Amino acid sequence: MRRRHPVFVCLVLALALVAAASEATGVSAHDAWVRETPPGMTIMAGYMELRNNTSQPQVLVAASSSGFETVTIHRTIVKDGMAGMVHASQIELPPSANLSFAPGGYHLMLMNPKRTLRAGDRVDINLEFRSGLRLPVSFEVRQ
Ligand SMILES: [Cu+2]
Repeated sequence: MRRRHPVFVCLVLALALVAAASEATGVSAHDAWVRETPPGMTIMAGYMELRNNTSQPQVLVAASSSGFETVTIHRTIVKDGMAGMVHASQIELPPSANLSFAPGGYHLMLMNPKRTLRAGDRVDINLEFRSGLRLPVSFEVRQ
């Protein structure tokens, strides 16, 4: 009787699990981080890479966290040579596309953290999409 190699079986299982996870979530987040701020600062910014794994556009409409008083979606823009921030009420991710939240562009504006967050800490933020999809994301605090 022939036996399949155990490593092969594990690999197939792992791939099946990965496929199931992305199928279930539809949108995935990678490299999510919050910039550490000096003591006393009550505004923080969150960054990440979003990936739409579905064949439909996905529209990010809100974000929330029990770790902050408010979470809003912002975009940094430069107007007349001055950098400012505007509220982004929604952001569309085309099918199979990536969207970067990065310094100088889209970011999550995190107001009044409920506890002091230091580099190495983690904080959960929930992303909400118009389709009803909810994506919990664990952000790492970094310097
Ligand atoms: Cu902002």
